[in-house]
Amino acid sequence: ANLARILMEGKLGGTGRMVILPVDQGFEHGPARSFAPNPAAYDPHYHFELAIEAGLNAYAAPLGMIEAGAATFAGCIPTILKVNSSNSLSTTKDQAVTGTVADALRLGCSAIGFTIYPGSEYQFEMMEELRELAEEAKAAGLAVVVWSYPRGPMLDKAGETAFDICAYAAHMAALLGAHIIKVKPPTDALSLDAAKKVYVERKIEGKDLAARIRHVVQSCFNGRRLVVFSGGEAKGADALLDEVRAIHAGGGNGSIVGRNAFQRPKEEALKLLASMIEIYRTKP
Ligand code: FBP
Repeated sequence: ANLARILMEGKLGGTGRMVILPVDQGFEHGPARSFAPNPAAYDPHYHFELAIEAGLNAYAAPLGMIEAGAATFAGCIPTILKVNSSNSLSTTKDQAVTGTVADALRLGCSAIGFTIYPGSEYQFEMMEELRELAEEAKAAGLAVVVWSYPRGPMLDKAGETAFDICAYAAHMAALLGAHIIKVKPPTDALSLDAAKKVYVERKIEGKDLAARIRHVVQSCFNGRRLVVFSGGEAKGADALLDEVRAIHAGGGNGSIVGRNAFQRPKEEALKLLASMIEIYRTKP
């Protein structure tokens, strides 16, 4: 029912497509880097309002952000409690558990959100933490959203978003029991030597973004799990909308876009989010 709530909410309700606002960048990147471009975004209420006014499916954030708005915005939009977090002062590729299933229930959230870093020295601990939290969340009727972000000693910057690595990371999130899988848009590169041969022999096409998205969706149980793609650093509206068209054409379930929304002035952000929703509403 909680997963259905996310899928039925907002202007994309009932289409199987989603746009979600994630605001954990204050934790991950720091407040000034995240919010100085649009100082209104220092206020947690701003993000609830933005997500509600834009008619989004859900709003995802760490404990403090959700707590600061939960009473005022109770029942207005499904929320996803991000239950682990990293920060830019860390020297390791790891995340601390910063929220619980009890917090999510107390705050009326529809889901928990959890990041794994496949490839990091701490990947197995992260997966084990997720296993425990997901079991508890599912027993309480909450959905599980997994941010699957490859990084670690085997991967350079290009490798983190390489097509084969993205599909592998998304598949692992599906195997860990995620209902919604969040990855970065895959780039036109192959990183793992072991995969390269298979991709070439089996002609797994990755020349355009829509084809790469299709393969990532296929890797998530052939579309039996929901896959959404993040927006990344703030970029021009045209570039973002082109990416959204490709996600939609490739059968992706939607976008989870933070900086490209809250770092713009509100009117501009609402216009951009409306254009994204419009794309997801058309037949792919
Ligand atoms: P953006 O749309 O701002 O990229 O948000 C997506 C997101 O997953 C955030 O939830 C998270 O804070 C951030 O990206 C992490 O990105 P990275 O780990 O690459 O710094």
